[in-house]
Amino acid sequence: MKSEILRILRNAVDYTSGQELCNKLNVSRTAIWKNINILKEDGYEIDSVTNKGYMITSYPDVVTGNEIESRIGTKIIGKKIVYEETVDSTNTLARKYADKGADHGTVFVAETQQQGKGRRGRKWESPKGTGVWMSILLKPEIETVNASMLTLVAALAGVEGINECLGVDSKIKWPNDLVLDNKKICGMLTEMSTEIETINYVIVGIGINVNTEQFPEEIDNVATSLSIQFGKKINRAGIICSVLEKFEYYYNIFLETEDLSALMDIYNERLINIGKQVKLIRKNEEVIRVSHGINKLGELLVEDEENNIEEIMSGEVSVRGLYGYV
Ligand code: BT5
Repeated sequence: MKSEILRILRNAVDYTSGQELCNKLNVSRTAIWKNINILKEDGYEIDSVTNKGYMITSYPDVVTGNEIESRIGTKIIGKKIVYEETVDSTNTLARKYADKGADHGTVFVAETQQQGKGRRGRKWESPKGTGVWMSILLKPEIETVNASMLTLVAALAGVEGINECLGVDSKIKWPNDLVLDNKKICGMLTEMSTEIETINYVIVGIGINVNTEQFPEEIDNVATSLSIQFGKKINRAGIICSVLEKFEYYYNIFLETEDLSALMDIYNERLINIGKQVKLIRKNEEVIRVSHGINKLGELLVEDEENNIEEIMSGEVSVRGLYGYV
C-alpha cells in the first residue's frame, strides 16, 4: 500500500486528503496514517495539514521497492521489486528467487553488495548507498544461443536510460560497459540457467556508479560516477526507472526477431569503439584491429591490416585511448 500512497502523493499537485486516499485505496484512515508514518521514517518529508491532507515536500535518495514501484512506467519489468539493504550479489539473490519460481520481470535491488561480481570472477565494487546495484530476472522464450544478445539490449537500455534522464552523452564499450569521459560508469553481468536446449531464466545484472565519490586505488583511473561528472548528487531511483523503462522497450523489440536487426544502428551510434583501433586480447596474444560496430547477432566486426573482416563473439577488447590503453 505504501507504494500506492506514494504514487498518489507524488502525482498530486496539491494536498491530498486522507479521505481521498481512503477511498482510492479502500482502506481505513488509521491504515493511511500508519503508512504515512512509516514513509516518514523512511525519509520522506510529508507535510500534513488539518482539513487539507498530505503533501510530500522532500524525497530521500532511496532505492526501495516502494520508491521504485511508485514511479516506474513499465508494464512488466520492475513492477515487482525485491529490495534488500545488504546482499552478497543481486545476481545471486535473483538466482535464489528464480529457483523458487519468481516471476519474469522481477527486479532485485540492494544498497550494497558484499561480493559484487564482474565477469570472469572479477570483483565489482558496490559501496553502500552510492550506486545502482540491480538484477533483472527474465524468462524469455528464445533459443539458448540468442540469450547472450540480451547483454547488448541491456547496454543499450543503460546508455539510453542514463542519457535521457541526465542529458549526458555516455557511450557503450562493446559488449556492455558504459563509459563517460573515457571512464567506466557501468558494468553488466548476464548469467543464465539452461536445461537441454531451453532457458530456465536469464539474469541481467547492472551496476551503475551514481554518487560514488571515491574509488579504491586500483580502479581510480578507470572508474567514474555520474555525480563526479555532474558535480552534484543524483537520484538513484530515477536512474533505475529510466533504465528499466528503456530495457522493457528494447527487450520487446528484440523479442520480435530474436536478434538485434532493429537495434544495431542505434547501438552502433552509441558505440565508443566504432571506427577506432581496438586491441583484442586472446589467449596469449594481443592484436590490433579497427572496429566497425556490431552486426545483427551482436558480434563486433573488426578489420585487420589486410582488410579482412572478422566477427568477434566475446572476449576482451580494449579501445585505444580508453582505460589507460594507448
Ligand atoms: C563488469 O565486469 O563490468 C560487470 C559488473 C556487473 C555488476 C552488477 S551490479 C548488480 C549485479 N550483481 C553483481 O554481483 N554484479 C552485477 P567486468 O567487465 O569483468 O569488469 C570488472 C572490472 O571493472 C574489475 O576488475 C575492475 O577493474 C573494474 N571495476 C570494479 N568495480 C567497479 C566499479 N564500481 N566501477 C567501475 N569499474 C569497476
